[in-house]
Amino acid sequence: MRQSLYAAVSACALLGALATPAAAKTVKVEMTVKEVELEVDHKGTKQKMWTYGGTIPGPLVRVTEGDTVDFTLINDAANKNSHSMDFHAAIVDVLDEFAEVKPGGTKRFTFEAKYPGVFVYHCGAASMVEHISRGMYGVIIVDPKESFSAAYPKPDREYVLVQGDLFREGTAVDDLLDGKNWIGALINGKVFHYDPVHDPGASQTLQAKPGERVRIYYVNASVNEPVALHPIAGIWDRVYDQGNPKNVVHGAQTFLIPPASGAVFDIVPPAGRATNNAIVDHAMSRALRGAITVLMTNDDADPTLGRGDKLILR
Ligand SMILES: [Cu+2]
Repeated sequence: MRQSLYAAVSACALLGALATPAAAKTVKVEMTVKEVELEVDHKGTKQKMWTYGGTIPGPLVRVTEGDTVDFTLINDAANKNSHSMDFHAAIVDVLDEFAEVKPGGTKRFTFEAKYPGVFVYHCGAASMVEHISRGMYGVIIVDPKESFSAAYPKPDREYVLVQGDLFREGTAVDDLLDGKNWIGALINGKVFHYDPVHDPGASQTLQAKPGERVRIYYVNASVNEPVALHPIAGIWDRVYDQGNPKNVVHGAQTFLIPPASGAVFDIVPPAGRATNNAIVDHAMSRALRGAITVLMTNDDADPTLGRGDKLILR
């Protein structure tokens, strides 16, 4: 009786395994929260920021739909505040998995990445507006299990851009909630991070060769405001809302990303000539205070950029 039950269970497991195209895997991810001083522009301005792993955004997590993320959060004993982790790609219990961890503490939980897309992760410890605006956010990409298709073509390059807020240091929580003392938009942790046009101190740009399909994973980590994303001198060939290949918009000029959300943007600069695009949050208050990223397209494009570990340019 017991043996036949085992046989039935293992037969089911075998059938389940055969029905799955790509074997789901478990991906271990560990992050240590660090409260550190970071440069927030190219002028050397430093602010006390709170981070996953010491950078803004935190480390890029990338899994495939159906994978299980085995996550451990370590709150460094040198920190002064409790912190937590809220993965928008997870379906769990906010009071359990996403609970705060005191300095010196550790929290481990697992979740299955059930939906493909580009998702933000962020700290949810009180007051959340302070933890997010100080830099506690990052990106998890969940690649579709079908991989690429006619509807979701393979890109030549991929970049991850995260837009966040910069407030004057020491701004009180009530003022953060009201948007007071807002002084700039951060792109991957710096004002005008990849825009040498508006800040000559910027030494990096996104790069591609003419005619290449460039895929941009854009996450809005601003605390209150949406992002109106437009590629100046270009049109988004496709936008995948939430990064899900089923949610495709063709030929978009400007696409709105709500706070704590993301979308995937494909742009294909023309073949046969060098061009440049300025990828902007077209709300002028944010564009002209930091939210502009230059994409340079020419034959001399650095072949390492937008590939391997150079999706977030640090
Ligand atoms: Cu935190």
